[in-house]
Amino acid sequence: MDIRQGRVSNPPSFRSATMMRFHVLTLFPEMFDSPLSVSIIARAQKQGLVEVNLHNIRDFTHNRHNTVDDYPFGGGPGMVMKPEPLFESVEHVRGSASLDESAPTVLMTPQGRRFDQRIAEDYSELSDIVIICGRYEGVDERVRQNLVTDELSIGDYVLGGGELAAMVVIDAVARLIPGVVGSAESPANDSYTTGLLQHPLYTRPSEYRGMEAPDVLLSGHHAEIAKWHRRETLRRTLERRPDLLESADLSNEDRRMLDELRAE
Ligand code: 6GU
Repeated sequence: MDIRQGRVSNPPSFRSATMMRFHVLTLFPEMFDSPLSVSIIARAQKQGLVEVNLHNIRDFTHNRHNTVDDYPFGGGPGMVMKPEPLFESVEHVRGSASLDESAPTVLMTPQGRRFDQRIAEDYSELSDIVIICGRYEGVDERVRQNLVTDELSIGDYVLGGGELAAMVVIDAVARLIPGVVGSAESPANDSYTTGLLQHPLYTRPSEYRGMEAPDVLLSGHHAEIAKWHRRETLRRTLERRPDLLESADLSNEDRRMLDELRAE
């Protein structure tokens, strides 16, 4: 079995699972060590379903002080990431891993398109993705215009750098790759995969300090349980994220339940 060819034999689903490679360019590769070394993403790497290759942008400097940033032309606050180490590190990665022309080069920046489950689903079908973690005030504009194909943000707040954001993207994308998450933990029912929020969950004990789990969940009546799940999914979405209901795929029964919930 040659993992480099992107095929792994006998994944649990019997679909041919494809390996996905993330190529991360960062000034702080050590930030990735512990998030990548636990849980689902660690297992996925061991199984050969996911590869995360970390590259230190500083290794692509040639000057004596290994400078990766400089003052902005025209003045202004903060520092700018210099173009040379970014161009050379991307060219190195694209060449040495013989990436497809179509593999995106993604820049993590607060100015990017807002990352969401739809983008995660699209990326999960790719074989390679190059991720540049921005730092300082930003990157030289020639990097954005000539090297980067996609700019992503993970939300409307400012982080100290793109590393944590890149980890969010890697986590969300990796768990959608066939075989990474077992069918018992299936992403198919995730909040946002369905476009709605998840219903409340309960486990044993059925009564704890006088707090009881809903009887219906212990009843064994599968149809009633499914109906409860759907109603509570709709209730939670209505209460917390009514905006999601506008684009959700709702049945007539869903709309009837929502009318009831609004009346409550
Ligand atoms: Cl991708 N980078 C930084 N520095 N801050 C962010 C972000 C990215 N997404 C949200 N805030």
